[in-house]
Amino acid sequence: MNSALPYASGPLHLGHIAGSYLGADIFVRFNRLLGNEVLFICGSDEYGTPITIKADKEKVDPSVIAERYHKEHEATFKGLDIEFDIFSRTTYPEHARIAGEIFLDLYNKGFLKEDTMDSAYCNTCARYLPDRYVEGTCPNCGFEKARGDQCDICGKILDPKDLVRPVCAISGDTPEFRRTKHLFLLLDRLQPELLKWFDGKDNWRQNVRAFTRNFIGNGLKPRPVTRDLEWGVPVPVIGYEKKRIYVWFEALIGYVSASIIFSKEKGDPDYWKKFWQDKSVPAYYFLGKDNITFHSVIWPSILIAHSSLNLPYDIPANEYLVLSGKKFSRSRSVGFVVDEALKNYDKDYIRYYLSTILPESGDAEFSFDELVEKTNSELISKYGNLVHRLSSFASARSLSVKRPATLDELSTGAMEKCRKTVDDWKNLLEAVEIKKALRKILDLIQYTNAFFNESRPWDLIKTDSEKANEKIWVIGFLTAWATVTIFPYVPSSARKIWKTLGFPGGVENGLTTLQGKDFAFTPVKSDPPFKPIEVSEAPAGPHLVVGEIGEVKDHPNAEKLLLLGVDIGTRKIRLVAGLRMHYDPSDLVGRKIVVVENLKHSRIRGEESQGMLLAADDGDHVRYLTVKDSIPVGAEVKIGNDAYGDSGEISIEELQGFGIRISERNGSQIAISSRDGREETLTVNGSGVFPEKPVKVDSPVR
Ligand code: B3M
Ligand code: ZN
Repeated sequence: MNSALPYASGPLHLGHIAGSYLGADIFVRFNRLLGNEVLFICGSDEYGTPITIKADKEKVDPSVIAERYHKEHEATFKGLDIEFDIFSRTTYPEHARIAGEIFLDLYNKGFLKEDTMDSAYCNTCARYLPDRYVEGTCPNCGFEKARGDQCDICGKILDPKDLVRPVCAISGDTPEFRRTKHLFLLLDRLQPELLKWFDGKDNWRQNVRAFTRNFIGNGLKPRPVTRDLEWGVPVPVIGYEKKRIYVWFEALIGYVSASIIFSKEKGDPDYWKKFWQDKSVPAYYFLGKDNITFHSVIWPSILIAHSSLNLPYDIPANEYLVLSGKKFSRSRSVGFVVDEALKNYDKDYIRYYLSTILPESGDAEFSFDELVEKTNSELISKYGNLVHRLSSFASARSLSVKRPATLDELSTGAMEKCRKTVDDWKNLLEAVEIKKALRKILDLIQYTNAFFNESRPWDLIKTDSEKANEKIWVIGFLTAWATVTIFPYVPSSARKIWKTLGFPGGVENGLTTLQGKDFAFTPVKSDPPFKPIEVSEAPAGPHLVVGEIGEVKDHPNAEKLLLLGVDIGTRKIRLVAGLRMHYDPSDLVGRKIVVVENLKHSRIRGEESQGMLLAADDGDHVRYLTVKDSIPVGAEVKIGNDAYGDSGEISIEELQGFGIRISERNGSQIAISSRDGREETLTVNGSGVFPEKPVKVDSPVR
């Protein structure tokens, strides 16, 4: 079982988790419940441009970035109970050795052939430039800052050579294109075998088949698998000492090297062979849709050429998780990072909610409002409530519940319903339909709650204790099944609940226990298993953040307006501002401003404004508001004690309701809000917000 190796280049987002990792963890836990032996592999992908770009930005060695995020990712996965057998690293020497070996094997077998290609070389930097380091005008749509691998605006896949007026992203100079030699993987030669293998893959998801078919299209061409770089795995071929193996080629081998490293650490060096060489053991790859073809075309091609390791059995790739843009704003920024979400919500609440919306067959929308709503109304009100009713009822009467000698018709019906639902759950999970399988568990829980109500054990126990025992036993048996089946989704809660209800053994062995003869249990008194998430109605208001102005351009249709590109920490936005008559564009670049981030987007004379900057206007002058230099981009500005914005978008009228204006305190000007006669100061990290140059006191801010 393998999950895509995340680039160690930035924090993990909930989208990564929903795309590649949570489903894998659930699937692994499910298989282990069934008694299947699983090897669960992941690790950091530490080479590649995402890491070097970040390192260049911070002016540190790439290893610093890789080290930082490897550690961080490891902790994040742990925080979410995503438990790989090994979380390996592609910078391990053992990985380089194994990747080099497989590379050389393909070379010796004639699947890698030398050819030349034109690579961008920057004379100023004295280096070859990776595709992403070359920028220029997109030949397709005319966007001026397209990258050499792809245009962000029109999405076209590019080669650096396609760009009009290409420049080096680091030095800004024009690169030259030098003919260099590289080794090419002969995908064309491997294609017939690849197609034969692909033809049998009817079990794959529709989207994965479609992507793959599309990619193979009218035939595969040789692909360069070496690069002119320093950061990467060395190429074990004479004459290639200065080149490195293309990151995708070696990262895929990371699955194998991690398995081997794990086996060595375990003291059973051949352990990995069971999973990679026994043909009856299926290999699953969990990943996001942008990685499909690497796993469904490139990786199998390498494996076919190498010919001693198992090919993928299934690639249950997910689509994307998208944020519901309208409903909330804070979430678009900090909250979406897993570590931030974990500060606010229990790991099992996050796991539960993500499981209900996994993007298995199409993009899925994520919202924190829905997380709260679903956790409270499903996991807690239905499952938590069932557990608590049962444990309270039984523990208050000190019941020790034994399997009854006979079951009446209603009880037998309940057992039958349970059996059917569990069968469905199992079939769905075997087909990696993780989201649908969870619905089955919810069905069982709801059914059990209804059965509880109808059986009225609290009445029965006064008149017929044997009947009461029968019903409580059935309720307990169904609750135990619900707990085992939900265990892969919310492992830590299920473990705790299993204990509270006094079910025998551990939940991990629950399947065997429940299929045995003498299921009996003794619940203990306890608090409800889950704490509901409190919902506080956040008042509507402006979400104010510190931004930094990047690019400034004239508005094409309005002489008083400027178009500003603004970095607000979590993303870049574009604002239209009426500053043209008051500032020279070059004076604005690099300045810190305060942005209303959740203002309804608007079109101003044909140009979209994704928010607004705050500026004071005293009739003669307009001055943008700013903050102390030491305040970082992205910092949140409070009004009084509150940061607003959780309740979503606001209108310009709502913003005006805050009556923001300039006041004077101890001889300095600061921004205040005077809503409903209350005066509250605007602060950011404890210091004030003020006009860039003094204006008349009481000037309104707009
Ligand atoms: N690191 C891409 C990603 O993190 C890449 C996956 C490698 S899997 C071998 O999305
Ligand atoms: Zn374009």
